Amino acid sequence: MAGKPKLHYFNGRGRMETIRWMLSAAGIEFEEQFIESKADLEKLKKDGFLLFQQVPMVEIDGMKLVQSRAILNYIAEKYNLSGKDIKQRALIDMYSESSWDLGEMIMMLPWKYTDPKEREKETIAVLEKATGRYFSVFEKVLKDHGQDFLVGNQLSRADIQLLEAILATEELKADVLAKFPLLKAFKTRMSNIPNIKKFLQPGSPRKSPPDEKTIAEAMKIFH
Ligand code: GSN
Repeated sequence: MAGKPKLHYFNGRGRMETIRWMLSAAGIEFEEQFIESKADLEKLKKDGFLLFQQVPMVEIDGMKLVQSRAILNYIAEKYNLSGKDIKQRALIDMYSESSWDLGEMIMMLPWKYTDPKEREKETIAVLEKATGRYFSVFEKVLKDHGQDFLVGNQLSRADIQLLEAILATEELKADVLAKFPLLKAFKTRMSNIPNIKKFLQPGSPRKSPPDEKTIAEAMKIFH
């Protein structure tokens, strides 16, 4: 039997967190090799482990995969989280990419806006996009088809990525779902799926929101 997937990244969310979510929701155990210094990253590069000299990198099924979305595509296909046909797949991709975009905006806040006032202003703009552009659409999707999951009445990466995005947005504003009753119910339902429930519990590979220390450490590695 093949060994566990091995994730190479720093000990923080960044572009690896969705990969951790996806594997965990699929019930797949994995190992993490944390990059703790610039020297660790340089070694991976020097050893020819990183196709484009970047992480995330995931060792899985004898491959060294890079490009976070390519990695997610592989995991989603492998664990049947990409829908039943290409039309479902197209919807799932549209939804997943939107949650990715929202998650990326949130992820970038502390990196791009070091001035607290600037960050606060940008956080308000991101929250407006979260509700006006994304959550309102997902609320309507759930309302229109009346099903438990976003696509095809079965769990897909779109559901997993939306839950991740919802929780990250709630970290900015706890009552952000106040006007979205179906998304609230979706969140509760999804959070109770056993593999996801386990991932949401303390001690899981899920990472905390970045604090100043984590940011400073990552800056030292990547800049
Ligand atoms: O999605 C991806 O995996 C790529 N399109 C971007 C990955 C990336 O930017 N990696 C940075 C670390 S910050 N984020 O995850 C990286 O490996 N930088 C090291 C370098 O020498 O460029």
